[in-house]
Amino acid sequence: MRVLNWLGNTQAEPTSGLWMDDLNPATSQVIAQIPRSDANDVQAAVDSAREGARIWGSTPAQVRADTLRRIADGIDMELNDLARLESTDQGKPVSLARAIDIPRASANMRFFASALEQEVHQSSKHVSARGAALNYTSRKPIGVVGLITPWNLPLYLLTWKVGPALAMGNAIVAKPSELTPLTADALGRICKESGLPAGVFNLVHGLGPEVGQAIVEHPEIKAISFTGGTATGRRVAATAAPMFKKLNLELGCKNATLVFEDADLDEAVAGAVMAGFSNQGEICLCGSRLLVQAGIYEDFVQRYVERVAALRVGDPASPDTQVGALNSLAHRDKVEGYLRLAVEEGGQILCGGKRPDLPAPFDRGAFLQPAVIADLPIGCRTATEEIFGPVVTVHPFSDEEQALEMANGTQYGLSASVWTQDLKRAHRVSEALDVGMVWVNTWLLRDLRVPFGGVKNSGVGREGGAWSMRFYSEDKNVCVLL
Ligand code: TXE
Repeated sequence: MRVLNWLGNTQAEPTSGLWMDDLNPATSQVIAQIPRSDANDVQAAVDSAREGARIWGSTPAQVRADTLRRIADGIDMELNDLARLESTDQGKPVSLARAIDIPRASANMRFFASALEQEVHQSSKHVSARGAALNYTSRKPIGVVGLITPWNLPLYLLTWKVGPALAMGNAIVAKPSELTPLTADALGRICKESGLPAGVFNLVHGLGPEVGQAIVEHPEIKAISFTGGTATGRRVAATAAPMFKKLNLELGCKNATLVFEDADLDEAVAGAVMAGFSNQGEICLCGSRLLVQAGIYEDFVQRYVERVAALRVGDPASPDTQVGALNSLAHRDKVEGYLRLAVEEGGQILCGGKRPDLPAPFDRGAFLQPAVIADLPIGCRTATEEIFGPVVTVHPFSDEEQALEMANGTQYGLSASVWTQDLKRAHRVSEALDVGMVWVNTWLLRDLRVPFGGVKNSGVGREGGAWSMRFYSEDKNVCVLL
């Protein structure tokens, strides 16, 4: 299967004539070839998007909202096929893709269709020595926006940007991760079948330093929304900032799960397992540093390790599988490197960390048993650097003050979860955590209206609800002397 670029509603081969293999990380088999595009293809996408932005930007809001809903319906109609495609391309269990990734993709489109319908613009009158004046503010599309997305939640994160960008009347030049291009390609087809005008949705496949960089550098692309690693985000910012582009960066993480002595232990154990190992630990919100109050540490860790060791690792297509393959063999090498480092740093691997013994063809896949590591100093590299895999380090703390010091002791600040039944403590700790999002007695419970994003090296700006609508538009104020 050869995947092509989408230039508006037509498909195009890369001008370079070069192709790259796309692998199934669970078997290492080639499942598709994708274009190795370059700056010429990005230019073609911008040429297409320029015309798309002109048409779409002046399309009535209701027509735009209706089109977004048809795209959502199109995604829902292909739920099973898209879930299979996502699982084969990414490595995640198909059951997870069917329950979370794909439904969330259609929810993203529907949510921003409704948000657009609910937009009301304000006007105000003010009187000064120079007379009375009426101010009104209108919200304009930006024009052409660039969307760059990662491999962990491919369609979920792409639609999280496509939804608001389209709702606000922009044309898109998108680049999915070269490791997970297939559902983005399907989205291009669904957009076309849903009646999105030509030129509005453009998708260019290829490598980050080639296609991604060309998107970030292109002078006609006025805003960049990027989700990926912190090092890449730094490069994106270095290019885009001097060009005064609008910039939204969702970057790396090392989130803490804080469990206090007064927590409901059954719920906390189950929640911490989910936070640690959902999607093989490859979610930017995963809780990879588990901080447990000393009085319950032994008991908690024992129960936690039992649960983690029982997670079923294997064929992502099997409905029983809870942990699929990591996204690539190279990524597994990186994660295994951290496991070796953990031992050097004095850590004790309490469970997992080995390659599971799986039958062919999965013996060639990027599988790893979920690992829990104890006895590491809290400031060591394993406990502070982003691993982005099925690895959790556990650390005891004595009191709230120490827990906060430990939780805040990384370069990252995306999210945290706090497990306690003490209401005052829940608020106090949430307030003192240096992160963009806190969950109390739960994890990854999402409401698409709330701000999503991090502080410190976890990013710049927020996505979600009104934050996204604002990012993908420019406000213009008009002051009329009455
Ligand atoms: O991400 P990259 P990678 C973290 C995680 C992971 C590490 C690196 O720790 O191990 O980042 O992963 C495109 N200009 N996260 O290398 O490279 C790239 O093609 C423009 C956390 O896969 O950041 C892809 O489409 N774009 C994260 C996207 O950027 C460039 C999710 C992300 O890839 C580019 C993923 C460039 N110079 C990884 N170079 C999260 N927080 O959710 C690459 N890209």
